[in-house]
Amino acid sequence: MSTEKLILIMGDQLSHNISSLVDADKNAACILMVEVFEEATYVRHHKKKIAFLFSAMRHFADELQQNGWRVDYVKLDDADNSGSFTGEIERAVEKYEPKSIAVTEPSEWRVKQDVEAWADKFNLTVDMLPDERFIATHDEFQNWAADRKQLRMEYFYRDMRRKTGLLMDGDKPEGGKWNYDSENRKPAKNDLFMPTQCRFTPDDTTEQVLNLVAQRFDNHFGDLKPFWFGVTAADAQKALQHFLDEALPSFGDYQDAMLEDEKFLYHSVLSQYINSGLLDPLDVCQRVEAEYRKGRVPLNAAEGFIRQIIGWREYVRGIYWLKMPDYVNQNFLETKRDLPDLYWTGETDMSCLRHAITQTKQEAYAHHIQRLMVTGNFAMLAGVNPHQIHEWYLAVYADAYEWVELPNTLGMSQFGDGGLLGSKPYAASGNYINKMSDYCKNCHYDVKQKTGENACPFNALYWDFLVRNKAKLKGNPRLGQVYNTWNKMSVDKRDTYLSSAQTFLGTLKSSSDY
Ligand code: FAD
Ligand code: DLZ
Ligand code: SF4
Repeated sequence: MSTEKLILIMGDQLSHNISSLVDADKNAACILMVEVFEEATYVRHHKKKIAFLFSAMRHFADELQQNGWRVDYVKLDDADNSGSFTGEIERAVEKYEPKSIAVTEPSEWRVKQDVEAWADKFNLTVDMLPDERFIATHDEFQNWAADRKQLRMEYFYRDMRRKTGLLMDGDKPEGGKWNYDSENRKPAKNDLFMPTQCRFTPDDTTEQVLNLVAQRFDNHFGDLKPFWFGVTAADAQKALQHFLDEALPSFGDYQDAMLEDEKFLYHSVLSQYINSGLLDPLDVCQRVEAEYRKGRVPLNAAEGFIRQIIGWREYVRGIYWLKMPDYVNQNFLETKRDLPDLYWTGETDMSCLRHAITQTKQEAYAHHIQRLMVTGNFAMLAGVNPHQIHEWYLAVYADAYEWVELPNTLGMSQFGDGGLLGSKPYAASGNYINKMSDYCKNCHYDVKQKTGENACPFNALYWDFLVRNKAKLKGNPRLGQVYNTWNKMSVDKRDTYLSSAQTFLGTLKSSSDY
């Protein structure tokens, strides 16, 4: 039963070329993969997310075995499963008496802390290897950040373009501009041709996992079925090809649009595959560039997509490792409100929130603008505690891991870091949502009314937020104009805004039942 080396592969490390495997000897190593209760419950993940990962892990373990690896796969309900990574390593160390443990660096701070304790705890060599699926190393990001006052994504992104050579024309950006975002803000209409999603029928392994999740995680948020995510690298490749063919050409144009009958629009719905390791981010970007070079997609679509991955995705990871562990507790605006129950129930007369939350419950998915400008915007305007909204985002999306979710939520969406990620809060009134979506047309509230019982709540909340946080925000040059507008309003008008906001906020219920 003994082995020279024990290799732990975690649920978001499902890549055959992961650093813990590349130099390992199949004859002298045993791979350990574990379904553990602690990972599924440190926040109570959406049922679909757990099912996706457990099924993807089981398929990956089968592939490893077919490739000649020795694999010990511990299922959630196996007798003696201790329920944690550390507990399972302890059992495996007793069973296999390895000389060393190898693991690719965990993506989350919490888990990395655990791994760092193993060498002493088990009196073994523990090799923690860098995660080479990312484009920037920790050192590269730290060096980039070290000599800058402001850490703007745009400049980091340009370095990543140069490093990868993606969309470069010699040492110049393809087309002459680095960023075509100004072309990517068109609202969508229902009569546009809408792409479908690449949906997969559950196989026997997935069906077994669906039964397990239904039994063991029944009290978690979210609908388990219909379950249509792919669960293997081959499935994820099909989903990528489908996106390239059907949606990428219009990805740029309608990137910020929202429609009540279209949950996905032209988005790729690939983040759960990329973040778990089933797709390689650089490979995805190279495939997107190839579509552009072949003349099949416009530059604004290809550049917009590639920026999300080699720009935003890499940048938020850099921020996470630069600023943790303190980052998770930041609360620049000192907000205290408990997360309203409507985030769990979707029960609200606000059509935009209801749609974004209901589809989150159904699909474990919402696209970026729904997360940023609907659920995120509302939480910030209502003064929800950033830690609570962070835990909500971490739990409810199939693609959520703290390294990517936390900077997006606390930094970009809630201004909880005081402007490290964004130069001003992403606060907007109903006008923005009305411009970018069709949610308002069937809403109980009237987006054009500014105050009063039937007025869109975002309108008064917007001003209430700015006034409430004036001491902290008034020095922000990008908000000068907005505060001028407020100062020019009559006292009566201002009072009506603030009292409308208070009346609405008084209707929000927060209980600890969820
Ligand atoms: P597309 O719109 O098709 O974009 C293509 C790819 O770009 C995505 O698959 C993703 O890999 C990457 N990407 C796009 N935007 C970002 C971004 N801001 N940060 C990092 N990568 C990005 N993304 C996650 O992967 N996990 C999260 O937990 C997560 N939490 C978020 C929380 C909030 C409050 C906000 C505002 C954004 C969050 N995002 C998160 C970013 C973004 O919303 C998702 O990556 C995107 O919606 C995934 O859907 P898609 O695959 O259809 O993306
Ligand atoms: C998200 C998740 C869940 C729900 N369950 C498991 C699991 O049982 N086993 C596992 O290896 N990984 C799981 N994951 C993903 C981990 O939380 C993720 O790999 C770590 O947080 C990375 O630091
Ligand atoms: Fe949302 Fe206001 Fe529009 Fe209703 S009117 S959908 S609450 S923005």
